[in-house]
Amino acid sequence: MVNQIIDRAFKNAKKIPLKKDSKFIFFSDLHKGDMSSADDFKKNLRIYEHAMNNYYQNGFTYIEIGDGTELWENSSFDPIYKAYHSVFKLLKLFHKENRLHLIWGNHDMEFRDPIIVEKILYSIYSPKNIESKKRHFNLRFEESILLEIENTDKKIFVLHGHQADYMNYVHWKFQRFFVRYFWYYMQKWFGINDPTSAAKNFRSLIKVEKKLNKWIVKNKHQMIIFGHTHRPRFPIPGDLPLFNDGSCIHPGSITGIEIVNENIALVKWYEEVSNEGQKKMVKIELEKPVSLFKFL
Ligand SMILES: [Mn+2]
Repeated sequence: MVNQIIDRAFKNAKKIPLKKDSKFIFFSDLHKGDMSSADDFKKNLRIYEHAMNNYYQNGFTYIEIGDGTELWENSSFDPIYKAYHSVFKLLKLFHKENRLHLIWGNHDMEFRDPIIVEKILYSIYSPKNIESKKRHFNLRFEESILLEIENTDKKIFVLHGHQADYMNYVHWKFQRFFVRYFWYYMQKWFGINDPTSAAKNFRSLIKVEKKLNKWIVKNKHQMIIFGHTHRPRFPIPGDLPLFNDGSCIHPGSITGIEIVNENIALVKWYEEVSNEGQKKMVKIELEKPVSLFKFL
């Protein structure tokens, strides 16, 4: 069953060319909420915005691999938009230059319906004329993306990864209900963590990685980049090519995957405080750039 779901996502993936000089940044699992105490992203907002501004200025294309928004704990998008207005403004900049690709995860699975996305955009940008309507409404969320490496038959498959978590994929509405009306308040009032989240559940995390690895073996070692587990993953050449970008809700840092000049790297952004108490945003390479062709 899981294999069929992933096969379908692979077949229907949106195709994007990857050129020799292409630059991509992948982030996922921001879980942007309403900035209440249950919202883990708010502490990393400044780091994320600093990183995104940097990528925007340096000509990167942004691919968000799902769970950018937390719709399980929030029944409406409005408070999220109000809380993270500045982030959506940044996304719009990328979108305007055709450098934005969004994938839905299990916590923002509503976005797979283009009509819901259009309704949300309508409530935010009420179009003053037909032309602005056209401009705003060509945004859509994908289930998956296939980066096609120019002048080769090599591809990179990008998806959120909850497809390998069958219960999560099929029963997401039930799980969302559980989180929204029960765990949200437990977290808010007592600081108890949500047990349904793949990120916090080690056993389900290992299961997701195993299932994706099985799919890779069945599919001529097709390289995958995914999110969902919040656990960064960067194999050594020769291992199964399964990469994970981590999340943007690590305590005090965000992690992402960069592809620059056909090299792939795992990066971390955080705020460094010097002995004199001066704060500075820094990026480090958790894994140095390696040629993509070692994994393809
Ligand atoms: Mn997820």
